[in-house]
Amino acid sequence: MLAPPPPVWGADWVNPGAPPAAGIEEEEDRMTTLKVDGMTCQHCVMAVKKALESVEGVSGAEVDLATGSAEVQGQADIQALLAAVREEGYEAAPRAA
Ligand SMILES: [Cu+2]
Repeated sequence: MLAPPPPVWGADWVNPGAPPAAGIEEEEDRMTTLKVDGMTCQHCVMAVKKALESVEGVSGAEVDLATGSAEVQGQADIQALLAAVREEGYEAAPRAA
């Protein structure tokens, strides 16, 4: 007597227990790393952080004075981030994470 075939996970097989938006959430929390020049003290750090966090789509920003870098979370456009930093009087460039 033959055993029943094992269940096949096909493309049309929908797992009722899986969250429908799996994979989308990862995209929403994108991280962008910027190089920021011209910061000299903690006051500068706060100014840059505030500028980045005011950009539409940004959910959070961490600015590091020692490395001259900023990590921005969210869906903001990189050009908008660079412009926001430059408006504060600092130089900004995209940087690989
Ligand atoms: Cu300063």
